[in-house]
Amino acid sequence: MEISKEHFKKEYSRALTSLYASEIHDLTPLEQYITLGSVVKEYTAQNWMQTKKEYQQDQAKQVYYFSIEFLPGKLLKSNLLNLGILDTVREGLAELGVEFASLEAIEADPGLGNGGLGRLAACFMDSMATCDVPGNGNGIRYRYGLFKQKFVNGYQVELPDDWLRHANVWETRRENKAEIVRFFGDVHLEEDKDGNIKPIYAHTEDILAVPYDTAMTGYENDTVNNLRLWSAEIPPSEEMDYFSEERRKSIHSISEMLYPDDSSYDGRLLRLKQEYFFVSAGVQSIIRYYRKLGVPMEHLAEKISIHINDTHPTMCIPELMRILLDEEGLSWDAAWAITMKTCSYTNHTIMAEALEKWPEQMVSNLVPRIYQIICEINRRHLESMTPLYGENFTHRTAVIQDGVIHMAHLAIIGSHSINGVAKLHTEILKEKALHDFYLAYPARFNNKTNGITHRRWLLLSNEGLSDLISDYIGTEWKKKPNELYLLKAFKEDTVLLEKLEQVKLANKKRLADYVKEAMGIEIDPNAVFDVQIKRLHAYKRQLLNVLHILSLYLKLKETHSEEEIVPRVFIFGAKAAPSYSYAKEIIKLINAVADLINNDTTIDNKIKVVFVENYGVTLAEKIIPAADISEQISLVTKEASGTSNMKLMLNGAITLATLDGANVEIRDKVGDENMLLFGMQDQELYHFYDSNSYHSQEIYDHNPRLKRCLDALVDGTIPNIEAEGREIFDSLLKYNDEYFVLKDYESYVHAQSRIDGLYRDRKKWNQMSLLNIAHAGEFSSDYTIMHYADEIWNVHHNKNL
Ligand code: NBG
Repeated sequence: MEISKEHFKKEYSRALTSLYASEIHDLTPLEQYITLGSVVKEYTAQNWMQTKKEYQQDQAKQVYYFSIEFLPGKLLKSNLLNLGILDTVREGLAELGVEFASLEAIEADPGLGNGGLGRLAACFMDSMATCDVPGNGNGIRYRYGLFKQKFVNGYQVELPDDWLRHANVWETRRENKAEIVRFFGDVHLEEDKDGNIKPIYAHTEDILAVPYDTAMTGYENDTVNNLRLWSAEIPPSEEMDYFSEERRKSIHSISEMLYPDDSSYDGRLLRLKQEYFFVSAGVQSIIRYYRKLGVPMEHLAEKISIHINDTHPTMCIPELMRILLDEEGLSWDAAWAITMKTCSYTNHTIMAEALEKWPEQMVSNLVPRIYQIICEINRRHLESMTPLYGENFTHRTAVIQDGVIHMAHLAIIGSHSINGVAKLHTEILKEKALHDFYLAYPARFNNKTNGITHRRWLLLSNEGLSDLISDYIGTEWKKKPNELYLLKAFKEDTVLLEKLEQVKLANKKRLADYVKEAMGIEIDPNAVFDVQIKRLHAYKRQLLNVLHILSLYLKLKETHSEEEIVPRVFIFGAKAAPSYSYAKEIIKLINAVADLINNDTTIDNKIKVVFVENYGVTLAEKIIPAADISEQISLVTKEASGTSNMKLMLNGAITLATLDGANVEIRDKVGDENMLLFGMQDQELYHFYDSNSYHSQEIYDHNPRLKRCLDALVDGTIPNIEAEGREIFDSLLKYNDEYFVLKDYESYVHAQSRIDGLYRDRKKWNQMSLLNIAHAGEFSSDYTIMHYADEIWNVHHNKNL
């Protein structure tokens, strides 16, 4: 949009008078932020309305992206960038004596997700709007975010993340679009006077799902899509039934927190409730919209696409069936054909614990009608598959097995498309994890390698680098990110390489300032910043990283090594799921190692370890531009894609990686010589699995350096980790090291040791960095979304990109 500075200043001043009836200098930064937010929201509103109207008028096919997680990050700067008025507003505010950065800092970062899954959903929202894909997000408006992470004596402590305390300027409550979601009770089928079978419900618990909509603004294209998050409330007509605090709480708890503790039965039940809650509200609202179009139900899939992001929203399938059967009166076959054409599913992991399974009895109790429909889907699956593939096969692929409902099986059977999120991951799905299904439905399987929005991860978070890039290749790359490859032509341009180094240094200084202020740790911006930021999980092997740090430290201490190392700062950012005790032990270990090393004055500050508290999108925006090394060191085959790998490469970090997830595709683009690869490859791992021949103890016995390092976990070298050190030690030796940390250790240490030499050759390093940036544009989620649009959803997009 076009707007002059003067005009903006006038509108801003008017808004603050009307909101606060005060002079500008009397307002707190929070009030200033709220004022600015309301002005920006108003700028967006016109396009939001217009976009909705156009979709409706054109009867454009729309995508509904169902996800239990969304991690959009702060929206103020992103909205301004996408509206094309960031500089105008920044300058306008400066003229009014207001510093934009201080307002930006106030916005809460909605922590409505754990990690990559939720952030991917947010990147997709940004890309859908930018690519003119008529796309809607559908999720839960959690009252509290994941949790606020604090370290107390090195232990993770979880505090409530009260992100809505100051209200949320971006959302719009739409009570008139609320839906009723039904739980529990009894249901039986009865024939009505026209001979139609109808379900009769009794004793249900009805919950009001109220949508809160947030505008998802496209980049300089006037398109504004909708992210709809549902909140659970007591239906006004039933207020009187909820007289006790406890009963009221039971309703509000549905949208209170992301992923309640699922270690207890009640916790799991609540989680299942959350899933049906947002699925049912979302699907009902879609159908309500569709009915208004006046197109026969048989054509639903021509107008609507429902995307199931991981297994959590799988009940979209039986819920859509329920509406088509019970409310629309369609036959099973007709309803099933429509449902299959409408739904598609993305698998995001092969980790067994994340492939959801629900006790049959829990589902039948909580959502009895949905349970009946799942049983019928299962019955028909068995009936049609057994003659073709035999009983064993059919049993393996059944939705219900031995009292357990397998959500991934339901998602696959009821969808026309099943995709993995990186080439290797999709191959693993086809050949291993979901092989039976691949045999039965080969045409449904496809790959869609993840992507990231270069707007948030470069334009917004690394303005220095963006400007430098534009100085050399112009600004077209902002709309066509693969044009970043034009940078390759400057590989020998020493001036550019030098400037690239300066930009990185400035970002490192910025991060160093933050670390000093937030944690009191002094770090040297001239050191190599080595970064591992992701959920804390054993398969991601933060443990491998810290064992190497420990061995480096012990080497410095014990051998009084003359060998000069380039100073190194190891940076971690990670939250552990509250009930995942092994992950929490690793956090404690890293913090203990950090304490030991950071306070040892004899090593001359050669190594520092920084574990930033409360890692999330906003912190990632600070860390990523400052990274030299990107640690992507999962056990091969276990990381479905990874997306921090793409963000870090886009910001010029060199990837230190196993050939796992999307690292493989990064390698294919930048080449082995511009990465640091190590570790086993998939076939070797399979060999170990097949032959049962991995014995971690042997590695321990034969590798003195590693032995010294592991012994340090239990011999008092690292203070304050008696219990954790022993647990971790045992997991590696007594329990045979499930994630092959010891197996990959030597090759990891070797890859690490190459860094010093490479980094000292500044020209070479900067060239590697430049080449990584040059190839990262191809991982823009704009392209990923266009592939989804063309190959899965069959919806319109702006092909000019
Ligand atoms: C995660 C994978 C990552 C992947 C993201 C986004 C889950 C269940 N899966 O490797 O672990 O990048 O999904 O696809 O969170």
